[in-house]
Amino acid sequence: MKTQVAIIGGGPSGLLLSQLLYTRGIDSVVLERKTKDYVLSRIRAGVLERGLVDLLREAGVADRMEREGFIHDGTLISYGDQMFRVDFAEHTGHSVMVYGQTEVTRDLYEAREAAGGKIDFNVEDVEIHGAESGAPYVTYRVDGQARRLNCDFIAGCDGFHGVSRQAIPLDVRCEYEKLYPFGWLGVLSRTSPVNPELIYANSPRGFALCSMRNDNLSRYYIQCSLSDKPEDWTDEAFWQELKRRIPADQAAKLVTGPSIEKSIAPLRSFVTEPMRWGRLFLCGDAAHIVPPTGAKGLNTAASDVHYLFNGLRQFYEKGDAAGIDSYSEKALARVWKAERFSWWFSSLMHRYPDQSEFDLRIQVAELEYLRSSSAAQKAMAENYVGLPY
Ligand code: RFL
Ligand code: PHB
Repeated sequence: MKTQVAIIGGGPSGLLLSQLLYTRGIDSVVLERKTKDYVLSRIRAGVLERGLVDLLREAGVADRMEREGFIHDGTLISYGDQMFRVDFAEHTGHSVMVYGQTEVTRDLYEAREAAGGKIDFNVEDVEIHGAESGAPYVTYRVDGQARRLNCDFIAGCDGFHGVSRQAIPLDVRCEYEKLYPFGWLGVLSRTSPVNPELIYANSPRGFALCSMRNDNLSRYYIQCSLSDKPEDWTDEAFWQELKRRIPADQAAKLVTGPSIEKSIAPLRSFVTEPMRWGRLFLCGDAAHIVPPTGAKGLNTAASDVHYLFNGLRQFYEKGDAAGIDSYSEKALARVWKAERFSWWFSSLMHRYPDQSEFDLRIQVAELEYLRSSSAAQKAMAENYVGLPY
């Protein structure tokens, strides 16, 4: 089989890249290790920056998001008995869109299928060959049968545990990592959200986040120990703990109900450099991970897709390799800013096991500064809505 761009991974990065290339008549094949149902059962991000919203429009997959998504002009931040709002619209003139990653992925699958896009599911033993040559190819197996996909370029969109990053030799690859000493326990429930806007809460018992998917679907998170298992937490215990971490007036109106999904995610900051090796380009979680505070994971994946799509377009439409040659540099410049923001917001909102009294007072001072300074709020809002591409 032959295609122009072989895309490894059928998560949001791979599907969005494939759909954008299709709009410009550039052919691609997506190779996904899991089934479509499995990919769609993963509950992940919920907040889309304007850059991603614009990309979904450009890809022709924004109709349902425009109808069903919620535009948020600000967010609430609580600590102790204080709560304040950061107004994105006032500080930046922009907003964010609340629309789940699951729905984005579903819309992308539908669009790819409607266009007759080629996606191979349940692929095994994916291997990248000749990335440094002029004729790269990917080998893999489906239903026990060996296949070979010849291509011009390979996009490694296979997430943090994928094979693409590992294909870059260790003497070329530099990895930077920071692990956080806690995780997030997330619960999805068919209840109305406690508040129309998100609430990020710093409490003495640890961080909590009140988020949502729609009027009758709420997403809540609490900071938990890395040794906790989702089954250690009954629904009742989760709701009790959440109520103790958010402001009392919010806790009083929290509607609880059975969880329909419960999972724990560790928190990690990770970047690999470079994001390009010969004809292999890394995109999204394959190249970088952020802690979820600030919702930058999916959005940073989207900015990579933007740079790569435009580089490939320039190459195929004009025969000009400048965009793909500068891909790694451009993508990484934005990635590191998202890494900084996610690290800063995580540090501000969580309780750390080894935090001293000094550290705690610095955290409160920073929260008070953010509450009272228009300049600080503007900086936070500018990063939250997403830095320009
Ligand atoms: P994905 O979504 O991980 O998709 C990669 C796809 O590649 C497939 N794959 C392979 N396919 C073929 N061959 C192989 N060898 C393969 N290895 C893997 C996988 O099955 C998968 O379908 O990466 P992508 O597309 O770059 O998208 C990135 C986003 O998914 C990610 O940044 C966010 O979801 C991160 N993230 C969150 N971000 C937020 O902004 N807000 C959140 O609340 C949030 N929660 C989360 C998250 C990530 C999590 N992970 C990765 C464990 C919660 C979790 C649990
Ligand atoms: C979510 O709704 O899942 C969500 C929202 C904001 C975040 C992280 C996760 O910062």
